[in-house]
Order: sequence, then C-alpha cells, then structure tokens
Amino acid sequence: MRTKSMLTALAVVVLGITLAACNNGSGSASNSGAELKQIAQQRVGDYVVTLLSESGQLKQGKNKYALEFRKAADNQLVDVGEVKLSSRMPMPGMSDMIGGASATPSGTPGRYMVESDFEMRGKWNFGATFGNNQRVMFPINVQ
Ligand SMILES: [Cu+2]
Repeated sequence: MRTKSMLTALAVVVLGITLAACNNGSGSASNSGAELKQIAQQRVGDYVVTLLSESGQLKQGKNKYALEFRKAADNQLVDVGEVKLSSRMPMPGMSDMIGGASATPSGTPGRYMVESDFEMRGKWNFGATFGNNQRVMFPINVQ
C-alpha cells in the first residue's frame, strides 16, 4: 500500500518534468524568436484561455496578438473550432463603444491570431465564444 502510493507520487513527478520539458521545447521552436508575454488568463470549465502578445500589453489603436486555448487537465493546446470575439468599452451615460475584433486560426490547433482595434485607452471587456457555445470574458486595461 505504502510502496504503491510512493510509486504513484514518483510517476506524477516524472510526468510533470517530462511535460515541462516538452512545453519548453515546443515553445521555443514554434515562434520564430519572439517570446510572447501573457496579457490575461481566464479559466472556463475545462479550458484555460490566454491572451498573449510580444509586449504583454494592449495599446490604443490596432493590435495584433494571440489567443490560446488549453485543456486545464494537461495544459496542452486544444482546437476549439470557430472563435467569435466581442470587444466593448462601457461608457458612462451612453451606449458601449464597440471595437472591431477578429480571430483567425494560426495553423497550430488551439492558437488563434487576433486583430483588434481599441479606439480609446481604458477598461474594455474583451469576450470570446468558442467550442460548444462557451464564453470567456477578459476585463482588460488598454494603455
Ligand atoms: Cu470609450
């Protein structure tokens, strides 16, 4: 009993190290020199959804960045089909400001290239609908 649980613990550690090594390998090989920094991350059901860019920030005007979907259980990228984006800035006393935003598959399953336009600095609600009509909302601060 005791030996068995120790072996299980050891297996988990070995698996963890292997996964970490794998991630490092694919990370440095897949993007051509540019290290992407995390802008924001949300957990939704079984998924972890992350916004990434070279600067790790979003700025006023047009931005290009990446949106990644991973399974929370194993942290592996997972294809979620069509991704629809919404980008809105709540404006006091008037209707929301709408920012154009689109997501295109990058060629790597689970990773999408985003182009979006933030007209103003400040707090935006950046949302994505994916997979089986699941939704994620990022409150983001545009610099
Ligand atoms: Cu505004």
